[in-house]
Amino acid sequence: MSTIFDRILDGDIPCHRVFENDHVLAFMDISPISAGHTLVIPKERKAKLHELSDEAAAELGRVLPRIARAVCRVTGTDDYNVLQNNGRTAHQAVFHVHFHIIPRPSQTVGLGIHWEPI
Ligand code: D5M
Repeated sequence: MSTIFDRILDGDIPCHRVFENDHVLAFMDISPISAGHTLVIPKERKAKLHELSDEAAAELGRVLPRIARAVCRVTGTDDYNVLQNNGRTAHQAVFHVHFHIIPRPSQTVGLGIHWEPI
């Protein structure tokens, strides 16, 4: 089944691309949980992590820390979540393997909204 990420990989719809090599593409999430929320996808078209080939998985493992370092650099925070959902009941919405890198800047909730004590 084709997904929106296939259409991004095919160049049919645009994305805000932050990293690309022969095996991996990273781009900004269209509905960011925080500024800098980045998605990292293999070019191999598989829905779930355990379906990936060893080669695709190894390449993802190799570049994820490098992309996370770049996210830290541009957002100015060293704190972040890496999230990866597999299957509908695990809240996967796009059925192409993807890792979320979600920066967690201090003192902020959501999209940079600053709460003062009440
Ligand atoms: O998360 C799927 C994520 O994919 C969700 O955070 C929105 C994001 N998304 C969906 N369409 C696009 C496009 N076109 N560009 C960028 N980001 C997109 P999941 O883990 O499957 O729940």
